[in-house]
Amino acid sequence: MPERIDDLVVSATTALTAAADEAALEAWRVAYLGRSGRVTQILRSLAGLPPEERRAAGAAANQAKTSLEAALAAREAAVRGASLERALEQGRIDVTLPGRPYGLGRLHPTTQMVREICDAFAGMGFAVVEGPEVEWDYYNFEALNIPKDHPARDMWDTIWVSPEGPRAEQPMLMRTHTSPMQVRVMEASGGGPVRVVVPGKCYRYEATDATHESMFYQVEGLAVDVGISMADLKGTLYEFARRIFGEQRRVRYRCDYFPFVEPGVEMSIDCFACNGTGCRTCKQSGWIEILGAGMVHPEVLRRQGYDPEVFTGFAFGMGPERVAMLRHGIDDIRLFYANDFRFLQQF
Ligand code: FA5
Repeated sequence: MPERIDDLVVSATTALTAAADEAALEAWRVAYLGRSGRVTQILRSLAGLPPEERRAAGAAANQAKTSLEAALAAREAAVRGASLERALEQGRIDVTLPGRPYGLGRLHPTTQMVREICDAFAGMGFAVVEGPEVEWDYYNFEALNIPKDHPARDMWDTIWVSPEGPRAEQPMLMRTHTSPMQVRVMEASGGGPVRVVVPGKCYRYEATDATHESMFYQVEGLAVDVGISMADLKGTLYEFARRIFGEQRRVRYRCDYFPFVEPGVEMSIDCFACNGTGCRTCKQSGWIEILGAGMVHPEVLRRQGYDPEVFTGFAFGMGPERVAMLRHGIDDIRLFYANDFRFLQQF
């Protein structure tokens, strides 16, 4: 028996040396050390030997098993080391090669304009706040002096979120303007002075054209304090126009109607394209309207807990896309949201 064991060790060792990858090593392990492997078979056959032979044969067989296990472990380590070497060699990288240029993104032209407008007002002491795009009828209309069935609701083509539309008990909508934030800010102010600008998206159910989108931005402004007058409104917006459009720009106010201000105005700037002489951009008028504004209606103030005999305020709302169109000479608002890279990369 010991001779057979020696032969087995020699042939197993030779076979092991020839195993060059992990699959071959596993096949070798199964053939020699596995449950029906040759070493295991010898160990099992020991029981049939006469007792005087069994002892020596058992010792030899166990020793063979131990030394083959050790040889397998050593061979496995060597094979793994060699395959790692190969992988490193094949995957070699030249760290001195220049890297691939990484395309930097940039801000959307509307975002750039919104930030610039907010910066101009922040420089005059206005805080920047944001509010919900899905809004209650109460904030978008009711609290702004536009009760149900008021004809002024027709000025805003509403996208309703509540399935029953305006007939719902608590009607909900996509805000049609940023003015509901006037109410929310006054509500949260505890009756104290406020000075904020509110940038954000608005939604209207309307046919799109060169100056109308169904999703667009507005920047709302609101200042409430003791002794605020129309002169503050005019001075603030005049300063804004100079900061955005340059020192030479002139501004014009004309009466306009919004239910939540009294008096209401629209503000125009003299056309940057023709300097006010009249051209295609300004439809020959020499002026371009950029925002609606006015003194906060006493009823709106009273509803939010202000005494309109003591507190007064002004508010305004402008479309930053329109401002950007004027600034860059863009003739169609739909270009902003068509996702055309050729357009967007110009800014
Ligand atoms: C309003 O929405 C009032 N909330 C503005 C306001 C605020 C008045 C505070 C008084 C006091 P109006 O519907 O005119 O008003 O819209 C204001 C600006 O939003 C417009 O001058 C325009 O620049 C922009 N705008 C309105 N509708 C669209 C549209 N469909 N697409 C793009 N811009 C629009």
